[in-house]
Amino acid sequence: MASYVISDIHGEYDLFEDLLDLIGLKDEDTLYILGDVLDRGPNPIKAMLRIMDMPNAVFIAGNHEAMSLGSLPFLCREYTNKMVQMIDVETVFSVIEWMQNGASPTIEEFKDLPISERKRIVDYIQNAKLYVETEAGGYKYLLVHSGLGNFSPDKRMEDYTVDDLVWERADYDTQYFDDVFVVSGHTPTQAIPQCEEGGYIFRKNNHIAIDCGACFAGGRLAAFCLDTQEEFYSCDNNEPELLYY
Ligand SMILES: [Mn+2]
Repeated sequence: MASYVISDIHGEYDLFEDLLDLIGLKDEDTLYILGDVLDRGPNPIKAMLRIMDMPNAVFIAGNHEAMSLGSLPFLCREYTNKMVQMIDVETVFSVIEWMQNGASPTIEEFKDLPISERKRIVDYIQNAKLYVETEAGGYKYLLVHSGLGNFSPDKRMEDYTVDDLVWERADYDTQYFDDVFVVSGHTPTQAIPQCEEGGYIFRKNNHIAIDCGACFAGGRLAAFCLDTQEEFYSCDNNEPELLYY
């Protein structure tokens, strides 16, 4: 019985399947998905539906899922002239912001689904967790998409805003907790200045940053085993890699 975390799949369904094969996920294992399944890559809705069908997956929302909720409920309607007339300004701006963040492949796949299936996806995203506190292998973990922005040692978890949990970037130079690892995605390790080996999991000050830029050229999709702290990777053009830390 093991627990794994994967983040920022961003439509890279094939890399996700490769990674699941590599870790050999069993029914009794737990797979935490740390948000940003949607947008950018070619098959975001296919990846989301795969996760929804996994009884052992725990889904934690990212900023892309949060953004999608400004538009997806509206896109659950039949496409008619009446539907077009019902678009309000708020929805228009929401769609524009989302499109600027790579929503096209999500919308393309979403609109081809039956309405009941579209509603099932919206319902799943609306019920997503924003963080999980857990223990495995003798380690304590906080799993959160963006890595606990606006951190303060006095703040209780329930005092963080949604933006702190899905948008605001972690401060990797600050150790937030002595005995809890903060596992996060959101910022590709290629974009973390302190990270010397971009494209691989970055660890510093009890931060474990696992977004290895799967949807970008040369990027990887990473899985992190909470029990053993092993790292697993899948990427295009290469055989999947298994690294022991
Ligand atoms: Mn993100």
